[in-house]
Amino acid sequence: MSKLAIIGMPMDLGQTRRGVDMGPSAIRYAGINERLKNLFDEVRDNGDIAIGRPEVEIDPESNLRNLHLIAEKSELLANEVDKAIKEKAFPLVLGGDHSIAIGTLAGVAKHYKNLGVIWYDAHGDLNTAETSPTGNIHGMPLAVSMGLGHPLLTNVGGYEPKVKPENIVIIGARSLDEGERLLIKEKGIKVYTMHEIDRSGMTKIMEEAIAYLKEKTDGVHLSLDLDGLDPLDAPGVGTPVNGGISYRESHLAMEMLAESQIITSAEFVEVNPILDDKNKTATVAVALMGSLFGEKLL
Ligand code: 6HN
Ligand code: MN
Ligand code: MN
Ligand code: MN
Repeated sequence: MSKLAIIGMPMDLGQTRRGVDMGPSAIRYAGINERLKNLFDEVRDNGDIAIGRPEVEIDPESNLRNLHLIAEKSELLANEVDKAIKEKAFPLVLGGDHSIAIGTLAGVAKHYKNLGVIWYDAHGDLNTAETSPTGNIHGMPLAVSMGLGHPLLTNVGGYEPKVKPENIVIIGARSLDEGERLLIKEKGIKVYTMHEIDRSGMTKIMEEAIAYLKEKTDGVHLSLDLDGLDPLDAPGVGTPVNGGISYRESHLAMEMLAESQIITSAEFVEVNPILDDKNKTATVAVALMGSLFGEKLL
């Protein structure tokens, strides 16, 4: 009995470009339900977490934009994700900007002793208030999930940390801030940059990443930022970086994850239909979900 729970998290407070709050609608419009309904015994769309229209908080002192609102809304998401897992459904969260990962991981991690995370992204999302060049919380969720950052964020769900540095694999990195580089070295986080993907090919990278996580974890969360892909394939994102992972490579990566059967929860984030080209990025997201969940041509 396989169940999928789709949870929309239309939160755009982790950065300053509006429109990513329409990500869940764009992904639904791209046909998520049609695409996934035959891959599970049951697909349930639980709708969107209510974000409302909160007043944007400007607090230059903490260097954290919308801190209180993000913490509050993340608790709601954590509860929904927790509920889905208790109902034995695979939680699939639709963003929203990448700050939503704070809530997703808070809901997921308490169900595992040793959760692994694949962070598929152009960025490291490893900033703290001290190292962030922007104050945007979407650049911080991976650090927060390791327990680094403002306590209102690290304590979402009432516990911390959610993930150990040695259980994290970043794939697709090509834009890291100075503080993020230091943290990666200090904590020994496994990172496959575009350089490694170019050199070894996606097959080898995924074989390694899967073997690495399989050995030490009892569940793996996939956090897929669409800006991990090249902007030619996924233009509808707020912080595009040239020279990214291709659609074909991403498709292959998802198929290898499907074969490995290691993925136990997932989120697709940063789809911004206002910046997109005819819903191309949401369409790519849905196609990748198909591959991740074992779609077969024949
Ligand atoms: N994302 N490193 C930059 C920052 O503002 O901290 C960019 C972060 C991008 C975050 O794409 O999820
Ligand atoms: Mn990201
Ligand atoms: Mn990114
Ligand atoms: Mn294929």
